Amino acid sequence: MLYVNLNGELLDRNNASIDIEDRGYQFGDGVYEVIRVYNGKLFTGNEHLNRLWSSAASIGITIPYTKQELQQQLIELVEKNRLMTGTIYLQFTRGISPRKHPFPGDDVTPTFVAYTKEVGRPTAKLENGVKAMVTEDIRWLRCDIKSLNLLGNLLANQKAAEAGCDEAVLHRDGIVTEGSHSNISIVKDGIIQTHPANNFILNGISRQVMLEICNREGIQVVEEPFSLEALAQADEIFLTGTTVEVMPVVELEAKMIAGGRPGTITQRLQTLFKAEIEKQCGAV
Ligand code: PSZ
Repeated sequence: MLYVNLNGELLDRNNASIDIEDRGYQFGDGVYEVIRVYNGKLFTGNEHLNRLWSSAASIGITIPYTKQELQQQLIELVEKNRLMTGTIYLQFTRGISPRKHPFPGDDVTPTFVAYTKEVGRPTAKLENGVKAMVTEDIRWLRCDIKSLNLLGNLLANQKAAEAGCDEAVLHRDGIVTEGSHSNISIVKDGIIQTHPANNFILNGISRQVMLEICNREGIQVVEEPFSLEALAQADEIFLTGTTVEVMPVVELEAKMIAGGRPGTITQRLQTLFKAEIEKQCGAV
């Protein structure tokens, strides 16, 4: 049996239901997080909860728990589902209210849902890399908020899937922002480059772990926008994300990158990222 947490209550997944007038369902009016679990432990749980609070505050949703209370509920959910390696999905919507654009009053409380999923580490892809294609970033101008509205991301990712690719790399007027569901970095002459954390990208927790590793290890990194040309001419390309960790891109727009194999700096980051996981969660 799979348990879900609905508004603080652990329920059988089959007995959990959402009101059709929930603003998450009707408007995508809410925020979410995906947290990685290794060996039954949350990886960078605090960082995800901090981002959740900041996303919620950005759209005027007050989360009706303390961070500690929420973390405890997530731990209980993981234990109840005996999850070892996987993800926790959690979201807060603005709550249930007749469909009207203005926010409802304070009497309407946010709807909280969390559930778990078994997801292994993508070991073959981490070893061999993935294919990516390029498409226009048609999303809104607050991509820093982890909002439920993902149509722009979905349309881009569907294009990638139809092209036999794992990820769509998004660009605004020739400037690369991020992937449809990952952050992207390039390596040129030993220097890593990634888009700065502003309103055009989600400041990925994995991106932040990668940056911290670089600072600690003295690996050169710059947070500056780069062009599609720089992307095409990169020595190495890699994605970062909660489930993909540090994922090499070995083919871009059907052209080989780094000889079609994960590059040396990417591989070094993969090793250091895994060490970070193991420090928090034990051997993976
Ligand atoms: O399971 C999956 O496929 C996941 S779990 C998280 C993501 C995908 N994506 C997160 C994400 C994103 O949606 C966008 C638009 N940019 C960057 C990221 C990476 O964020 P973190 O590292 O926090 O997961």
